[in-house]
Amino acid sequence: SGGFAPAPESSDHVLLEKQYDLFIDGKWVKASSRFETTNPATSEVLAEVGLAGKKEVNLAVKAARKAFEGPWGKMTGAERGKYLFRIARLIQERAREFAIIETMDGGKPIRESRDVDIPLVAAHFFYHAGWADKLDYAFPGKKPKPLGVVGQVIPWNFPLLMAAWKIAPALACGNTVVLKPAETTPLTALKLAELFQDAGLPPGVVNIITGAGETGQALVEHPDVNKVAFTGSTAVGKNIRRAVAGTDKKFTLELGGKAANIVFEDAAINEAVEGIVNGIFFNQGHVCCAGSRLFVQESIAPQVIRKLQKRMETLVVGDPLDKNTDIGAINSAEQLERIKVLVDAGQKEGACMWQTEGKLPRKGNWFKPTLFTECAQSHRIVQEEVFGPVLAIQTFRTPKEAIEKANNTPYGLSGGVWSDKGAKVFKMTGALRAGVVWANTFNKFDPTSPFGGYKESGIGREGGVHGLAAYLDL
Ligand code: TXE
Repeated sequence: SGGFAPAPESSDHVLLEKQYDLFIDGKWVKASSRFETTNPATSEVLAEVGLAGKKEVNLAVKAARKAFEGPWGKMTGAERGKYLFRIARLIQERAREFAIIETMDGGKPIRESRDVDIPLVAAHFFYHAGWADKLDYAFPGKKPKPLGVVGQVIPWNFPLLMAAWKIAPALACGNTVVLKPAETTPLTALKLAELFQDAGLPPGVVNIITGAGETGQALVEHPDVNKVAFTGSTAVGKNIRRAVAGTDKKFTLELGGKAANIVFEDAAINEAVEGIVNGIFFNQGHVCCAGSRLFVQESIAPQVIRKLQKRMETLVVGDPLDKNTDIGAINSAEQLERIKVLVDAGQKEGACMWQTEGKLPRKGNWFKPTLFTECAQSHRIVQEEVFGPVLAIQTFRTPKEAIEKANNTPYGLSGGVWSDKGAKVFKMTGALRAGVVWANTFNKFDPTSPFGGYKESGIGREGGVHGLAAYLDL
């Protein structure tokens, strides 16, 4: 905890331990076994982390209960806010260290972890720090009370940011937390635990337990957990709904997506092309709200596709620690396999594939920026979440046709509309069955905006006042 010396974006300067234990009750607790976390860009082992079993899940929930009944539960909102402000500032101080570890453990370009993920992590703690003593004002006429112990399970695409989305509102509202990071990206959450110690957060207020699906399931099913917050696949989300059914647990689920990015002929074409690229290639397409289905108005389709291909050829795929890299490594061998299966299906079902030229690194997990034209609504590449740098393109003639096609999906997380006509934009945003719709931009995030899905994309909202409500008994 002796501070962090500024270092260039190089892995040599980052202090990673060889082994990490579980963070329970403010202490590091050894698990009976461990597993390895690797760098997906090089396949090198970064560290061994503890594998929490039922026993450790139990310990963590007990510690969270004790903190809830004890010091944390008795604190005023203003006091809780002080801790959250302190955490936010410490994250800013150590931004570079967090960004490098995030990139090494998950494969995302350093430019993204440095400029997007970590600043948003700090922003989420600042935003929620400000709410901690104002909950009565957020919900006039109510008596907001915390729910108790919250079990949180998060994915690997935005490891630290998802931890912040989960932890900051939970603490602002006076709950205590047991959080399980994803098995391929546990390191920044463990680093966050070190930061909580430095911030003097009372023991047990946040417990970080690492492990895979079984650990997550044990946490979700634990009888002394009052609320479950999950971000991950729709399949696991459905399991969790079954697990909490018949209990009095509250839950929020943030699941998959298949966003429509809709470009009208009156849009600013060059800006739209940038938005399409950002929409699908940001974070290798490992984004639940990725603009993975592009709908282009027929009259401009050839022009847009030509410009898009030209732009895609400029994308640099490679070393995630290089500041010039646009597309980093695919997070895991399993995810790479899932992408390949769906891309193969796209070709077999008759869509037309196009990929950028250029070589991929030999070691690690990589996939080229890819697009499909000649797509049909029934194709798997159009219906299923690929969660990779793969875009499915279709055309439309009228706004009505665009709406029908865009809504023809089991998902409903996000969408985008590109048009110069305000009235058209408002009509489209109202008609799209999606929790978030961006107009003439894409992938913009802010802690003040609630985020969450319709249909199979989930239940509940995170962020903004709506996100607070999900952590309170009103
Ligand atoms: O997700 P899982 P996976 C989608 C994306 C991806 C697919 C599979 O399409 O290709 O899901 O990814 C924990 N009870 N998304 O298999 O398994 C797990 O340990 C409780 C979209 O990695 O859902 C991890 O911490 N927890 C999504 C977390 O759930 C369980 C982000 C997510 O892993 C569990 C990630 C269980 N039974 C994937 N099984 C998004 N919305 O952004 C696993 N986990």
